[in-house]
Amino acid sequence: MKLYGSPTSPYVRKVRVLLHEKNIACEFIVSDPWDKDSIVPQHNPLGKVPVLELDEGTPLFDSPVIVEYLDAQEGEPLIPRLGESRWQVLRWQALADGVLDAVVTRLLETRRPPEKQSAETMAHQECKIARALAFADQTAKGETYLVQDRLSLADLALGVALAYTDLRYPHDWRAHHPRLADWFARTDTRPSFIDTQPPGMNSPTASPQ
Ligand SMILES: N[C@@H](CCC(=O)N[C@@H](CS)C(=O)NCC(=O)O)C(=O)O
Repeated sequence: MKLYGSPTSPYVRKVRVLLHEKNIACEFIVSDPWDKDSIVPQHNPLGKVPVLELDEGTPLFDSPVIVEYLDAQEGEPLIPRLGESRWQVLRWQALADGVLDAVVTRLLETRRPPEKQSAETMAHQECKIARALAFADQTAKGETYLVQDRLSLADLALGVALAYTDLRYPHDWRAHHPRLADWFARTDTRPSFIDTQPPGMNSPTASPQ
């Protein structure tokens, strides 16, 4: 299997963290979807990463599809197969991916020429992020794991979303949500997070992602 993606994309990072946690071997092909000669559209007509190319050549795209596929392959499931906990985990992923979408939309707005930037668009995205972090804080209640006392995709997806928020929309969300901050401090030290840290974490203008 081959994973196409950029080291800074948080959607790609979610897949890489899951691969690491499940100890699944997969070649990482660094590909920038914003490059005008990008090979990504050859694998995903939408031109987005991540793309997972299966051994027989079939491309899978959209990170929720890819993590479902990988999780079903081997090892202890990180996405429960059945029952209430499955929907809880998938809802956490939807929340975390929604935070990513809002942070990316806000970031792209900040990179437009100043006279074309919309304060309204930025505020709209910032409200989504604030509401999502408040929801996460209230729902997580400071437990070690988000769902059923065990590691799941929920923890990986939310951890990646908070790390990306720190990178691309740095603001003091910790002051409002100290329990969530503690939870993230623990999650962020997992080897899967350390090994997938984007290069140039401290360079907020390095890439459009
Ligand atoms: N819903 C998609 C979002 C993927 C996505 O937006 N990836 C960005 C990189 S962070 C991308 O490839 N953008 C290129 C583009 O929009 O043309 C997923 O979860 O995989």
